[in-house]
Amino acid sequence: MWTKQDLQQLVQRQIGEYRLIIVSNRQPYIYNLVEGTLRYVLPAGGLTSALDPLMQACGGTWIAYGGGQGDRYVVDQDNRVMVPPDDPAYALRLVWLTEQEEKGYYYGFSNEALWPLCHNAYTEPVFDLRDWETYQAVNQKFADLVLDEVGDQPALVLTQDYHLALLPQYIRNAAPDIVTGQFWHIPWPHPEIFRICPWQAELLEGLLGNNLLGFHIGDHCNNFMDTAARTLPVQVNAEYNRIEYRGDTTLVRPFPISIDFDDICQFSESAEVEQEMERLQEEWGLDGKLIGLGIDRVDYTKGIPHRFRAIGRFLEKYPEYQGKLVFVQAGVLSRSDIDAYQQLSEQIDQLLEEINGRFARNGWQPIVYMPDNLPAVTLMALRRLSRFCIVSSLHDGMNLVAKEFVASRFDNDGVLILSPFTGAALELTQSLIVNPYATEDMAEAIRDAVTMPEHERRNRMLHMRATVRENNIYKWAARLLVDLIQCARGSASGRSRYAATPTR
Ligand code: GDG
Repeated sequence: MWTKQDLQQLVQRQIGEYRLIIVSNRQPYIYNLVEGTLRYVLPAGGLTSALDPLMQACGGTWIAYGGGQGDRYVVDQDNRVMVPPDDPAYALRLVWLTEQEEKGYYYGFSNEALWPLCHNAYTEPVFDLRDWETYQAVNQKFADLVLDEVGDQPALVLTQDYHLALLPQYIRNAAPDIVTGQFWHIPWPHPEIFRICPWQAELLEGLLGNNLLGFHIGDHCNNFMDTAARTLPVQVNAEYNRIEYRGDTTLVRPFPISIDFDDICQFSESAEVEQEMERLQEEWGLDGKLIGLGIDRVDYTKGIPHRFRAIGRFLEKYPEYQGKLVFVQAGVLSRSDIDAYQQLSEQIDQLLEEINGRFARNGWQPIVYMPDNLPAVTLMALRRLSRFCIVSSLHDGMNLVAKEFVASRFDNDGVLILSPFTGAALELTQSLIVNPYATEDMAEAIRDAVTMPEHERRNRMLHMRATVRENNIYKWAARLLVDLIQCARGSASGRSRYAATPTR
């Protein structure tokens, strides 16, 4: 099993003379101003927990957009600050974006064009020329900072996600010796879907600037290779997952992302979580109830209305659970400036009114909706209290919520109801896998979850826990890095400048 220490040792052994540069939209430490005092927070999610130890081990630079109100107060004249704040080990270098750049690049092209384009969720992408131009300009801005940071040294640049699809090509054009890798956290759609994008060729050329391109699962790799083959004069070697384009090679591989299993497991067992469970049972009236749980960013790809409809149908079909079952939906509101997200919020409110209005009685209501960014301890207590957790994504690269639920159940109890349209469904085969569009099947899966005998719940959970424990976030980061270093060795042997590196 991979640990944080194993990952750090691997980096120290293998990275040689290369400097590691990570580039992402989101920063690993965000400085805020709270009543005039500087405070930092770590963004939620698994990415920072995997890449931060990697950076701490090799002391490179992480380049990201400075989105905290306190960021400008902590950086030097090169917009650099050493992090982690309590034990500085690597540099965080920030890119500043104007309001107009954030609107066009982040809300516009990234989240109104690429996000819906890559998810089969039937939300039409918006292709706006100004957003596209801003996206190009911001990608260039990030690339300029990377080039400035790297200078003449041998470097590995590891870019995260769909906000920066053009950056690798900009880097390659300016400095072909830099070794580039990118991990695409969302799905890659079928070529028939991707081809509606007016700038499909430019996006593909951008990504083919990478030596290594990672997706969560093999299907997304295949979709990417098919899209490239249909769009550009590339040569695809499907057996070795390689694409040759204009004399350069991109290796396309699956790296299923995961979570810090041990960390979640330990936190879940803590006294703090136990106390919170007691508090919730008392103050939220959950004592003695059968609890179902959903935790999501409030996003139209997550199928939140679909699961609410299934809860409604379940209560209609099995009225004996009325008054007994409480479904808690926790979430964080995101991208609220975008129309499609406002429409989703309205749809959710309407369904809540409909379902709760229909079934509520004597102080009980079936769905408790908390779009409030609840504290980590409350979310963990809810995972522990739940009989089942529903992940009903309409399409999802991986879905970490499913893995977090499994990691938190050290008691080997709890049932996971999981959409087959998540990357996680390929690993968590002992969950109840059900199509979120099929309301009747979802209602039946809820019934199976609440009636499943304890020994079966236990067997399934034990199996899933073993899978997630072994395939944790450190294994993900190690595999990605090893492949990137292999690419560096391959390109070093083919080129003169770094022919002698990396040293072991
Ligand atoms: C993208 C891909 C891929 C959720 N609600 C709250 C909250 N969360 C945390 C979860 C989890 C994270 O946010 C969400 O991760 P997901 O994987 O579910 O989804 P995306 O945000 O869409 O992420 C996805 C992922 O990248 C990684 O590669 O798996 O497929 O779409 O950690 O626990 N955290 C808090 N309050 C909430 O209400 N604090």
